[in-house]
Amino acid sequence: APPEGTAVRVGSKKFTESVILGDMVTQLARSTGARAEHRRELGGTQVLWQALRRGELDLYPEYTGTLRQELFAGRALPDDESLRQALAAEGLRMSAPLGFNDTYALGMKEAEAERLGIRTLSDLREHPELRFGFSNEFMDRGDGWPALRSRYALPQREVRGLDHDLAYRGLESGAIQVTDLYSTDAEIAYYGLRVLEDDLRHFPAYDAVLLYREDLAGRAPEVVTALGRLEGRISEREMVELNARAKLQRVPEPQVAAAFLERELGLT
Ligand code: PBE
Repeated sequence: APPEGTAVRVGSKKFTESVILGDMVTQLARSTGARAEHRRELGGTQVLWQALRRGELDLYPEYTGTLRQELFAGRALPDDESLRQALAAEGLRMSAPLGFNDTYALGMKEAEAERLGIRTLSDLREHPELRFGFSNEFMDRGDGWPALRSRYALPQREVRGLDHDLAYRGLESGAIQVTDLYSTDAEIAYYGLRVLEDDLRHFPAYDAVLLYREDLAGRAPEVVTALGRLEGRISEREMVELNARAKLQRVPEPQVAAAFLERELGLT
């Protein structure tokens, strides 16, 4: 590599897990001598996707279900190969799965769900009075509230959008009773929430992957090779623990990422 290293621009969405993954990627890229910068918490899915396609970013962490249900909504991309082809037409590539699925799910406080007898999303049909609060992005994504509502014929009318990080406090205070969870959120266990069963299988798999521009592979093949070390290396349980360290124990994300890379990949 040249003395000052290849420039690599990494992005992340505005939630903890995305930031931790962005930090891992940034640190791995730097380990090859690249001059990597991490534009943290840039925004939601659409913001990251547009920035990548415009060439303002070289890579960011994404999820297969989000590619299928939101970014390529309306197109049939049933298998890995068809998804890769759709990405290639945009000049983009996708890594192999990192090893965990971070799906959407709806959750409630365990005691309240028990009292009302709610185990599945279909059970919500019998409780039109429940107050729902959904993360802003979920309010109008292809796989979000409008699609979920029609799939399950849900009658609730009190539905508000909020910042995902505030949703758990809203459940605690009783301001809302049901919210969308990310299945690797550490708060699910911490707050003792019941994850409602998606009995009609509305949500697909959201396998975490790295999305990057094809020209990065041309410009910095050693960076792409280094990123490959994350493939299949992060289990669901591991990701929940990393999220817990950052969100519950308030360890800064770069430190959480560095500790993982040292422990799992021997990176120092
Ligand atoms: N997810 C689940 C979403 C948010 C919740 C992580 C797959 C996404 O960022 O696409």
